[in-house]
Amino acid sequence: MHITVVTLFPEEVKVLGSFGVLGQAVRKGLVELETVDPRSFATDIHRTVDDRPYGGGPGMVMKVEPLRSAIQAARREAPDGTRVVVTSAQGRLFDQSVAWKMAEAPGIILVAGRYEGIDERLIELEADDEVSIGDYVLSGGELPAMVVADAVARLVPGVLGEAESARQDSFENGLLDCPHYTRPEEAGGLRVPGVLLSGDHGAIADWRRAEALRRTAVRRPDLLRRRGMTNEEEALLEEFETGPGGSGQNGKRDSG
Ligand code: 4H6
Repeated sequence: MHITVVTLFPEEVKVLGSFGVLGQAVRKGLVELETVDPRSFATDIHRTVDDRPYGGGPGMVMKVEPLRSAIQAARREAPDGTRVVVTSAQGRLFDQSVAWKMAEAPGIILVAGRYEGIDERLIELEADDEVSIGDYVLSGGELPAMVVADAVARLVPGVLGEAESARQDSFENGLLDCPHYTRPEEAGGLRVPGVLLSGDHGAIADWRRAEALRRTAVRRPDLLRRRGMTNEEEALLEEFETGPGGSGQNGKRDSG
């Protein structure tokens, strides 16, 4: 997977891309992470990449030409079929299914905006997609671009280990993850749910599925409505239903 971030802050992107699973994927050669700085395509002596907004108002807008040249340069270095994606709060919501779609492409060029935004014509001329990582405003598109890069990179075959890939499947089914515990058996007066110590792998699997369903029902009913539940899952949820707190041992977070 070839990922290019078009950014005025290439150092920020390189640092973010050097850690964790994404950094490992880059070092293993499974993901190529590159940056292109639009400032190097500015043609005037001041290397101007922004200008005042038509119609007036505060702040500055990213100019079409340096950004367009940067994207075109990125395209020349990227495999055929590479998608150009702008991150902005005006985009369609980026979620796991969008991440999977992007992972099908041989490459993505992520365009990170700065100042008050990007000249709309740049988006019309060069972007295949405009995505938002959530309903909030950030001062630059670099963090959203790297959120997309991380979510997509972990879907590239070989990036995650066997265990992590399998676990991912459990979130891939449109549910929140089940709770996790490790030693000690008691911490801060809270005990690990007994079933996890039972050694009964069937019962553990059932409990985890029920917890994932219950949490999703409580915290994200929108996800559960979108996905629906099988009869078996309805039964499972009912079997493990012990009130809004579930096991009653996982603290205050689900008690509402
Ligand atoms: C494009 C256009 C993405 C990018 C404007 C980017 C939130 C998200 C940006 C801007 C982003 C998201 C520049 C507008 C700073 C506000 C960068 N914010 N902004 N939700 N900001 O995915 O001023």
